[in-house]
Amino acid sequence: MFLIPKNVKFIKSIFTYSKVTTSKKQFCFLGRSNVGKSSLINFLFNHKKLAYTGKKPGKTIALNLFEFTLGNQNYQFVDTPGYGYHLNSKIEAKRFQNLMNDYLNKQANLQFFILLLDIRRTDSKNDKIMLDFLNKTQKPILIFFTKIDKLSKTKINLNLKLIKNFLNLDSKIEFVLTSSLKKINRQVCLNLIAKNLLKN
Ligand SMILES: Nc1nc2c(ncn2[C@@H]2O[C@H](COP(=O)(O)OP(=O)(O)OP(=O)(O)O)[C@@H](O)[C@H]2O)c(=O)[nH]1
Ligand SMILES: [Mg+2]
Repeated sequence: MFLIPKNVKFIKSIFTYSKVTTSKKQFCFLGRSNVGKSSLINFLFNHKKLAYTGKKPGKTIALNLFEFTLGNQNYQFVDTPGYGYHLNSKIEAKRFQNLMNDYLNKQANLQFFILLLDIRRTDSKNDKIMLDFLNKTQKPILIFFTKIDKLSKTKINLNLKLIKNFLNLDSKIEFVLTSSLKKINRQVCLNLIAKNLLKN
């Protein structure tokens, strides 16, 4: 399989959740703040500035909606705000929680999740909380490990074991090792995404 997404474009930022009006299949990218979600989206969709990347975590609390064509169908994906950083105010923290809860529980066309995990972090409690939450939804979860350029092969394999163990990862969950910086495994990610979009 060699599927390339075309005509990818940013649609809008969603600050307050409202009911879905489209039946286009959708998936979303999730992960800790700074894990590399926006960088990976730009890398996968071959676009320098599709999703906004930055050094400062937690700039905006919004769901960023994108659309693209695969084959002759249009699909959507969402870049979600990163979790785990200290929000400036209780109001902002609450808004973040409400937005994510509404989106993850109510979005009818949301087909599967792509959870990004930093290969260097072997004991992230927030990742565990997120994964446990996602598991309850019964929707498929794909895991893309990020920033593998930062470690040696030996260390990558060691950390993989530690993370799988810490998160109690189901052996059936499909995962990919990635680096946006070194452009590693783009097609593997795209094929996995396409497989999940086309299967039902
Ligand atoms: N070495 C390396 N750095 C990366 C990689 N991917 C992202 N980064 C860096 O990590 C930082 C955060 O990247 P972002 O893509 O903005 O992360 P994010 O998950 O979208 O962050 P939030 O939107 O704040 O949740 C930036 O400084 C990126 O340059 C990678 O594959 N390798
Ligand atoms: Mg981002």
